[in-house]
Amino acid sequence: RMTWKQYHRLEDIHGFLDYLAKTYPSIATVTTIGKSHEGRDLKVIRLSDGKPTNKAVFIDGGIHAREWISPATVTYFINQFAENFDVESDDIKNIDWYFLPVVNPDGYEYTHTVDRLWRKNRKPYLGTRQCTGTDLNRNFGYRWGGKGSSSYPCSEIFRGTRAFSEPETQAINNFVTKSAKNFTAYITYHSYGQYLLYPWGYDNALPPDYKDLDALGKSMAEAISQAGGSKYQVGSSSGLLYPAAGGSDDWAKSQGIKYTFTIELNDTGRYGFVLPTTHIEPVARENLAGLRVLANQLKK
Ligand code: 0X9
Ligand code: ZN
Repeated sequence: RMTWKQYHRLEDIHGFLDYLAKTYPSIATVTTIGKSHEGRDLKVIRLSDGKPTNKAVFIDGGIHAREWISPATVTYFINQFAENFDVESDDIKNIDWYFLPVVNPDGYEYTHTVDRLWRKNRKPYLGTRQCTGTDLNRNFGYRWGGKGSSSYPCSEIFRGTRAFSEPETQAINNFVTKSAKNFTAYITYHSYGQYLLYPWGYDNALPPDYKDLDALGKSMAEAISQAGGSKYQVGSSSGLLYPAAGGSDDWAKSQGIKYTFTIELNDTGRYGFVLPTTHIEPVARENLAGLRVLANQLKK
């Protein structure tokens, strides 16, 4: 059974998605959009009442294996919307929600079984050095290969051999660009640091509409703080963190998805990636408040 009192294995998360699709067939559909390198499913759940006028939003988690609070938070959103869809606000119901809670299932399982702090995926580099794993958040195809990414396969920020060289990033690219849906928002959940980040990440540059992103980010941060007290800083990835090219956010923005954010969840470093399970519910709850502000913006 799914709870938000512990971190779950991939099998539980996938079982939970399938359970929702079975229990709420009129609103929930699960699609496997591809397979990981080791052959695990990349499962997307769509929550929608099917109105043709709906906007579409894509949300993912678990790009980085060790950031366990991310899939936990994304599954909390899924549960909230699926269980209460009929009584949810119109802001929520007027959106086709697409959630991919675990982008990197091989890495995620590896952090449960072998190395809690693994970051990358688990595809070996077939060169002389035999290092394993590409940083999926350096492998997306906008300004791929630039600052803050490494060509060295043993690096934690190895960008892969070319843009979308990894099956996990390829699957997202195919799904988002080839789907008939026009996504108007993309949020990718990471940890940690408590940041709401918007493009660009590849370098110190800002998209022409960055003021819209900044304003929405600040409203979301305000809602998060009101809901639970956590303080999130708002700014561009490159400005607030560091330049890093090949991120999923920059690629989403380059595809014309207006409201694109990377959200670095709690905390600010006390526990870091190894956030105690007692934090799951509070973090997820306050971030749901943030997500509601985004949903509200999309109707405008
Ligand atoms: O470095 C990253 O990939 C993200 N931080 S994390 O600690 N979760 O690894 C930040 C990514 C921000 N976006 C881009 N640089 N494009
Ligand atoms: Zn991350």
